[in-house]
Amino acid sequence: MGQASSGIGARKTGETQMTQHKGLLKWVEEMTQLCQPDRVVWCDGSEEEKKRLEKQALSSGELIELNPKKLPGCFLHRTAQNDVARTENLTFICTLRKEDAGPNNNWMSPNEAYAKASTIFRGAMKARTMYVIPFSMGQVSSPFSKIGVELTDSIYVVLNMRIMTRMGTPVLNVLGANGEFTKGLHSKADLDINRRLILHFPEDNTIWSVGSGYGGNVLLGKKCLALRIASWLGKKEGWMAEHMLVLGIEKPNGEIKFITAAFPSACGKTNLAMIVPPEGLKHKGYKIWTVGDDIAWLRIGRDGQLRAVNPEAGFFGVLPGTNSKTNAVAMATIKRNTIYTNVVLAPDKTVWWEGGDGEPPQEGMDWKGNPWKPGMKDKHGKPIPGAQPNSRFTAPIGQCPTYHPKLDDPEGVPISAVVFGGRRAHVTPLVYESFNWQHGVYVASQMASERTAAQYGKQGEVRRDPMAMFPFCGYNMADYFAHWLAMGKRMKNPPKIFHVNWFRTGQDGKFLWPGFGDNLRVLEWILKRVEGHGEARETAIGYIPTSKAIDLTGLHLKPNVMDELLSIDRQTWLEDLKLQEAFYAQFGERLPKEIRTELEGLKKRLEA
Ligand code: GTP
Ligand code: SPV
Ligand code: MN
Repeated sequence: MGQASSGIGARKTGETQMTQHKGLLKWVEEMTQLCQPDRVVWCDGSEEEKKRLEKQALSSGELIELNPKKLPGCFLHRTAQNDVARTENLTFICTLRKEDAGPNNNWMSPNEAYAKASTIFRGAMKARTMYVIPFSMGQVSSPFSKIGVELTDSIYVVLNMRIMTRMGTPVLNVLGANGEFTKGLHSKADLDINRRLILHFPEDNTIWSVGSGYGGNVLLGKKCLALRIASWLGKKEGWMAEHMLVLGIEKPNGEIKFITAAFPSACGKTNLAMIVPPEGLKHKGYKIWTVGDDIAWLRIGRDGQLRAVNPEAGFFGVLPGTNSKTNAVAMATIKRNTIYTNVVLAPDKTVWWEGGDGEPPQEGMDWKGNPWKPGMKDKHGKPIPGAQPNSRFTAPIGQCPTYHPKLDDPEGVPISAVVFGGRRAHVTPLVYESFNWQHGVYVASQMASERTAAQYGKQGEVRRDPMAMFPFCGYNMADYFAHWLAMGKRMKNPPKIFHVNWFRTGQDGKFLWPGFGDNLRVLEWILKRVEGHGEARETAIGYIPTSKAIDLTGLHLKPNVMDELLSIDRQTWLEDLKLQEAFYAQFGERLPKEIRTELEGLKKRLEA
C-alpha cells in the first residue's frame, strides 16, 4: 500500500486499506504502543516498495550499492561486530512448563520472558519506522503453508524477508478476516548483546526477537517459525519441520529420485543441494534439481509416502569456501539481486570472501568497514580475514539454475532416502546405511558435529546435534524422537535412513574425501541401495559400502584412502557410546525406550 507509507500519520489509512483482520490490527496496535515507532508501514511486496526501501537504506548506510554492471541489483550490508551469528545462549523456548521445552532448550516462563523483553522493546522504535511484513512459509494459499506477520524496525530485515519468503498483500488476502498467523516482533533496539533475546512462545504462536540484526536471529520466518514454532506445530498436527535440504537426482530416463539431508549449520546443505556431477560421472547423465537448501517440511501424503516441501523462497547461504569449483550453481545464483552480508568490498564495488573466486583485491574494506589488504595480521600475528567466517548471501531461489517451479509441488516431492551427517574428523565413516527406520532414528539421534562459525561458541568443539535440530527443536527433544518413531509407523514405505561424513581427516589433518561434487558418488550408492542393489557389508553400526561399491571413476585417491574412509574402529565407537549415554541421560524417563534398545544393541554388536 504505497501511499500509506509515504508520510507520517499513514498508520490509520494503511491499516484499514490492508486488512479487515481485527486480531491482527489489534496486535499491531498493541506492539505499536509498546515500541513507539514514528510511523507504521504495511508492506505490500511490490517492486515500487522494494525500490523505495533500497533507496532509504542506501541513504542511511544500511546498504551499500554494488557494481551495477558486474552485480546488478546487489547490495552489501555490514552487521554490528558483535552480531554475526545466531546466539543460541540468548535463545529461549518459553512454555508454561519447563519440561515441555526440554533440556535441549534454554527456558524462561512466558510471564518472565514477556516482562523482560518488554523493558527492552519499550520505546525501542522511537524515531524509527515499524514495518509490518505479512509472509507465507510455503506457497501462498497452499493448505500446508503457514502464515506469519513480522513487525520490524529494520529495512535489511524487510528486504531479506522479501527474498526468503512469499510476502505482501496476497498473504493478507489469504489470511482474511480471522485466519491464524504467527506473531513475530523484532527490533534491533540498540544492538546490545546484553539486551539481546530471541524468545519463542509456542503456546501463543508468538516470537519476540530483540537486540540483533543477524539473519537467523531476525528473519523470523526462518529458524524461529519454520523450525522452532513449526516443529511444535508439526508434533501437534502430525508432520515434521526439519533442518534439511531437498534435492532431486534425475536419471537419463527422466525418473527423478528425491533425497532430503540434514547436516548441522555450515556443514554442507547448500552445497549438496546444488551439487554438480564430477567429471568421472558426467557420462552417466545425471541432472540435479535443487528443491531447498536449509529447511524441509515433511508430511505423509495420501499415498502413504513421505513428502517434502521447501517452505522458503530464497537462500541465506554461507559465502566463505563458496566458489566456481566448489559450488558453481550458487555462484551463478548470486550474480544479481543478491544481498551480501559481511564480506570484503573491493574498490570496483564488487565483493570478495575467503575461499571465493579469484585473487583478493589488492586493497579494499573488510567486513567491519576497515581498510584491508590480503596478508594483514593482527597484533598476535594472526591473519585478519577480510570476510566474516559466517558471511552470507541472500538470493531468490528462482535465480538458481537447478531450480524448477514444477518441482515446487504444494503436496511436496516424494522422498526416497533421508540422509544425516555431521562434521567429524574421526569416528564416523564416509557413509553407512541404517538397518531400518527405528535404527535410523537412533543413528540420527546420536549425531554429533564440530561447532562452526554459524553460531557463537567454541569452534571445532564436538557436540551432539540430533537430526541437526538441536538448536532448532521447539520442544523437548525426547518427545521429538518419539515423534520421529511414530511418523515411521504411519508411512507405507519409510525411506531408508543413511549417515554420511564428508569431513573425516587423515594423519596429516587434511580431509580424506574430496567432497563437494564428488559427494554424488556417495549419493549414487545411496540410490542403488534404495533400489535394492548396491553392494554393502553388514557391520555393527549398519551397512557400509564394499570397497568397490562406490564409483570412483576419474578420482585419483591414494591407495587405502577409501579403506580408511569406510573403516570403523570398535574402541573409538565404544568410547563414543559413553558420550551418547551421557547425552541421552539428560532426557531421563522421557527418552523413548526404542532409543535405548538400539544403543544397547549397538553396544552388544561392537563388543561381540
Ligand atoms: P547453514 O546455511 O548454516 O545451514 O549451512 P549449510 O549446511 O548449508 O552449509 P554450506 O553448504 O553452506 O557449507 C558450509 C561450509 O562447508 C562451506 O565453507 C563449504 O565450502 C563447506 N563444505 C560444504 N560441502 C563440503 C564438502 O563436501 N567437503 C568439505 N571439505 N567442505 C564442504
Ligand atoms: C544456520 O545457521 O543453520 C543457517 C543460517 O542456516 S541462520 O539463518 O542464521 O540460522
Ligand atoms: Mn541452516
